Amino acid sequence: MSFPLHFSAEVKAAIENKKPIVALESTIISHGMPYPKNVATAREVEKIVRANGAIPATIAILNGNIHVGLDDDQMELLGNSKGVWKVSLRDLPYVVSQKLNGATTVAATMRIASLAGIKIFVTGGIGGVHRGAETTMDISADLTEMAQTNVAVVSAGVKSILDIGLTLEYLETLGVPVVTFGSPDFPSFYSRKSGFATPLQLNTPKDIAALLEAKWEMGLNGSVMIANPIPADKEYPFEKMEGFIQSALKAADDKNITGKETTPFILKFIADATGGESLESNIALVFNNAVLGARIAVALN
Ligand code: PSU
Ligand code: MN
Repeated sequence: MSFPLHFSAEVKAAIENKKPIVALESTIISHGMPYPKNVATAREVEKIVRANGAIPATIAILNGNIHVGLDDDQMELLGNSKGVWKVSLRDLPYVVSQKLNGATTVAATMRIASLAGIKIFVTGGIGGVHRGAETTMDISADLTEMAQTNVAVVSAGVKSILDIGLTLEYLETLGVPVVTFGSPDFPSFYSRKSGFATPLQLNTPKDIAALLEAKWEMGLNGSVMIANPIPADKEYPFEKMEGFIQSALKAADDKNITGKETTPFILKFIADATGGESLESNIALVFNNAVLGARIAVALN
């Protein structure tokens, strides 16, 4: 490798001692949630991963250096400073060579996790096929990355700001298994249901780990989408959310928001419109995913 990965002491020790490790993304910190809840959530997620037997490795780029495992000051900087890049795959070489600060998306985090030898990655929601993609062609690089990189992604499903049906079709085309933990319904982030049945259901971390092993042992490269429904008492009502999403999409259209700005714009619009209520659901589901991700990492180890 012609560039170094900068490991925190905790992650370095975990690699040396072959402990289970869970990768965490940083776009959710810099562009997915408002300060200071973003930083508090990121720290709590790391604690939850540890409490469930694995070591957390939050991934980000600082001054062009790729970090795997962050300290408190680095987390604070990502959560509370201007000009942090949202780094998907195509942005990686620019932000590294220009020595900038960057928060990595699911796609970029997966790739770096893979370079670091980490197999399990926990986030809130992945990017997908956007509503209207048949004309905009707005399809997240998260999906194409999932087709090729051997890192499993635990999320709360696909947010209904996206076209959930098209996202599931696209994942099928790419050969990415979609497994929902403990439910026949594919979840839609704020809701336990999406109107779509899950393609696959497994009910224990052990069974999910066995599926990952089978996939990768067969040389079937790429990710597995592990969907973890939000706890029932934290759900945000589906109909209410749909109204806000419609408004958010219209506002994005009116303001000509396109490309990489689209997802952060819509997330912020919804958080503002729901008066922070949806943010509480968002935080709860990330915690829930951290528990499952750590348990799968332990089972896989
Ligand atoms: N969905 C969320 N919260 C997020 C994201 C998506 O509910 O923070 C972030 C993730 O980092 C994801 C990225 O990888 O947005 C997708 O961006 P895009 O659609 O531009 O690929
Ligand atoms: Mn996009």
